[in-house]
Amino acid sequence: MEIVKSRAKSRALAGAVGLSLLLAACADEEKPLNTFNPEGPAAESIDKLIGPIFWIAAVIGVLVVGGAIGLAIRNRVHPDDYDPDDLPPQIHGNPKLEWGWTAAPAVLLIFVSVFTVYAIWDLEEKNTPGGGVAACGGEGDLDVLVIGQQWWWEYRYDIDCDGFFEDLDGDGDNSTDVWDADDAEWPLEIALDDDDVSVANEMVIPAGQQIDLTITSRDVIHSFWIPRLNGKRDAVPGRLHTWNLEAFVPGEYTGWCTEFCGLSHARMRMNVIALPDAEFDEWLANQSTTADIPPEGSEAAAGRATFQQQCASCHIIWEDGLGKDAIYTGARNEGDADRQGRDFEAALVAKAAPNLTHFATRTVMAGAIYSTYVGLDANDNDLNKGEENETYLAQYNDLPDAIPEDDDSLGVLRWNRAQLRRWIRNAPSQKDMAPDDLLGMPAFPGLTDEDLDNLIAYIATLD
Ligand code: HEC
Ligand SMILES: [Cu+2]
Repeated sequence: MEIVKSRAKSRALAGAVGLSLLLAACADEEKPLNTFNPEGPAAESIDKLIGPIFWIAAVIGVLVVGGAIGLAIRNRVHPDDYDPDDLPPQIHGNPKLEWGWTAAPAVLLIFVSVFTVYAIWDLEEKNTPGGGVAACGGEGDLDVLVIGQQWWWEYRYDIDCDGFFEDLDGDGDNSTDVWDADDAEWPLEIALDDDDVSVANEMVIPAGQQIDLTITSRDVIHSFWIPRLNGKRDAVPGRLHTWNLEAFVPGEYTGWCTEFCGLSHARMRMNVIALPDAEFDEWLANQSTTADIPPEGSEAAAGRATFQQQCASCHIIWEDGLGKDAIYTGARNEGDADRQGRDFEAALVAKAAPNLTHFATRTVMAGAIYSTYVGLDANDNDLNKGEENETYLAQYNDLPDAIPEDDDSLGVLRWNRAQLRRWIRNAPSQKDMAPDDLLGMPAFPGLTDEDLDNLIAYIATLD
């Protein structure tokens, strides 16, 4: 008997400890995916709705469960005293009770629905395109096309405000405000137009401004979610969903694909960096530029040559003279080969791969699971922390320059060569992928150490 009691006690203790640990974990405001710590208007609306409804539900939950347990205890009968013929008084029809248990929940639901409907309207308004920040000298909103792909996110900025897609049907309208399905082709191969910008994994936005998003997917259904800025929105192939993003203050906001999308679903993260206006403009202007061609004879030039042989069948690096209008993919239209001067019929090509033109300006890579800089943790909000936050964010555009070339001492922000090396040599060992099925990046066992050094030297120039 003693043993049973002490076992029950220790179980209760373990439960209590577990629960408090869980609560403590939830209470950590600094956790990067904490919806209870909103930093944008939409997330704030959602948070304001969750609060009162949670407490109403909690009170009802305690009353119902407590009542049930209380009644069970009060009316319990010891098995020895149990008499099947001893029925409690049987009542039929009690209008007061029946009215009570009908009216009370109805009143309660009406009360709750006021908050809910208000929040739905509010979010509807917030997530309607058109409220976005003006780009292109005030000509239109800054629109970002978000494309989910197994297992990373692409962001295309419609810089010249002429829509995301080529005017394929020739009706002169390729804007996204008036969605013209004939202008978009899935899997969105040739849609990027010359003046737009494509980045991967890390979306940069101006703080304090609404960015209109159009969300879609190349392959399976994904879901876009930056918990501290807004709720979730599915990315569905063949459909365009509108959404928006706004961060009150500059900072780093992380997210996670929240629709199971296969092998590396758990490693399909996303990063949003909100910058002050001036820094954002600088960032955008830089992203619109083409990549520098490294001086002849340099390590980086050798890397570029290797890149063109081994990597350019999937990855694009925009250089002067190359059209920007092709996002590189397997299935091409006739004639596209000329525009990029490459063989688009190459046998093994992923459906699409990250555009690397400004790879070195991003702090995360490979579905935002690895940091491109040692000293920053891709799985945390390092850029948001204390003094460093301000330093890093203010320097965000200078990050690639801030890195001492050969300083490998710990504690200094520096280029994450080791991870890049592992990635380029054998990407599938770093992230589950299925390159044989054109999903993800293949391994390159044939690259020598020198090839790798050269490639990394080249990639490091892509700022
Ligand atoms: C068959 C197509 C393919 C080839 C060839 C290829 N890659 Fe990739 N690469 C990908 C895909 C797809 C991803 C995205 C994988 C992910 O994050 O899930 C990727 C990701 C990367 C990334 C991370 C980019 C980012 O922003 O997250 C780097 C860097 C990279 N590749 C470099 C290279 C180099 C260097 C080569 C040549 C040695 C190469 N790749 C060849 C398909 C390819
Ligand atoms: Cu996904």
